[in-house]
Amino acid sequence: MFGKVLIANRGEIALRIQRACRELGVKTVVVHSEADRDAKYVKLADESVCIGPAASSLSYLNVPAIISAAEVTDAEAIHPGYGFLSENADFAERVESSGFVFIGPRPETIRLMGDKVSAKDAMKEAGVPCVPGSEGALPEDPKEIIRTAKAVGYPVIIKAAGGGGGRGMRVVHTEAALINAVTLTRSEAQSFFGNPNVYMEKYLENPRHVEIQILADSFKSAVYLGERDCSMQRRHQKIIEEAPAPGIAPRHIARIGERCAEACRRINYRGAGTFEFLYENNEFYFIEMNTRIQVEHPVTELISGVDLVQEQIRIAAGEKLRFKQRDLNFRGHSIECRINAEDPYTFVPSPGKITFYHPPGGPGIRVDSHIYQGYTVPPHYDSMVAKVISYGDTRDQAIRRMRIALSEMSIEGIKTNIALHQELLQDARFVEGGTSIHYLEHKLAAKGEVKKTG
Ligand code: MV4
Repeated sequence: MFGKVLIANRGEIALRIQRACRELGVKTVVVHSEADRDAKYVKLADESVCIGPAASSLSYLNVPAIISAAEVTDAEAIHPGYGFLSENADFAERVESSGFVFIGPRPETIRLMGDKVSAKDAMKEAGVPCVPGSEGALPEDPKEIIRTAKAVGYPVIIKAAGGGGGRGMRVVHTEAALINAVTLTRSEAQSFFGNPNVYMEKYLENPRHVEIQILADSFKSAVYLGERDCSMQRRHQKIIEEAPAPGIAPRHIARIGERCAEACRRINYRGAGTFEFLYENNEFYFIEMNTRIQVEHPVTELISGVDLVQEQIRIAAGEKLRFKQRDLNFRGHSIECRINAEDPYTFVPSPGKITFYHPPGGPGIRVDSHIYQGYTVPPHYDSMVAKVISYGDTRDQAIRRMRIALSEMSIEGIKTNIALHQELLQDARFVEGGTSIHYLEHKLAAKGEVKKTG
């Protein structure tokens, strides 16, 4: 095992990784910006290094500063958390060429998955079901593009190979609009991602977002850890996630999960990863793979009993997976509510000083957060300040426990979206389970209409 790990992230995930290290007996170094200097989790780390000013581009994305911090503190490995440099293949390469271990997949794997065309190719090859669409990137020839769209059937969606997470996409309903849409998406793709390649898929009108968590070691052993339903989102920001996904047969999950694990063995995947699927009419369609630990990993931890961050570190240290698929059992139900410092109705960020804080607790409640009374939420970063995660024997119990937790929780001095969560936890369609990726936006739009018309 490593003696010392450097954590190249901030906020709740920096604290989460620290806890995993501590349990493994590993010392921690946390790097931080000037804006995060006084945060409690920075003081809790064994060592800390200031790597630059508040702006992420000058601190949490500052590769030379992070590598230097690892050098001066004698860290052996770097955990990138999520966001920032976590899926940057060049960073992973720089980490390894500087003599440190990157806690994540090999740089080539990150690069393969970062290009959505090559990712989809690899997964199709490995027997993972994908959304029907173009064979690889679209050619230049308009006639061929028109022919492809005819074969796929309208509506189609044009996506940038370098995109992902909702950036660089366009839905096309008619042949008349096709070529213009491809041209526009291509030029956006070039300017946003430096890669003009675009591809085409059948546009699924009302899917759910269901993802499969996997772990793979460096010895070709891979397992799936069940699924998460992340359909409750607004503008590609997930709000509530849960595991398991309501109403999907465990046998079906096992079948897809086994395909994902097999794909990992084939491409020699290492570490934790997530296969993102759209789920519609009882079918799974692969869209993208994430090569990082995800925000919503706790719901998987609660239903599986596996500490995903500790397993990431063990795998990076060269250990073999300590369990096989048959050793894993998924039990109960878990729901995560992302608590953001923002106006619950306008979604405008609300940074500032927390003047009063009372976190929830009790049976089946976990809170992953770095905040405390007196903490100032800086304006420079993502607005998520806490994750409240409930666990119960059944989905109904997890919902009831979450309602109690949200009613106990108070955060004063800043605005939060707790009220929105409370409303969603009472929403008949949410309680029923299985809402699509468009549900929240439609509900919010409908509420806006009521407000406007009195
Ligand atoms: C799609 C789709 C419908 N059909 N692909 C958006 C984010 C990116 N990861 C993929 N996205 C989508 N791809 C096809 N063929 C609809 C979306 C989509 C979406 C997906 C997951 C979660 C939220 C979403 C919100 C809007 C659109």
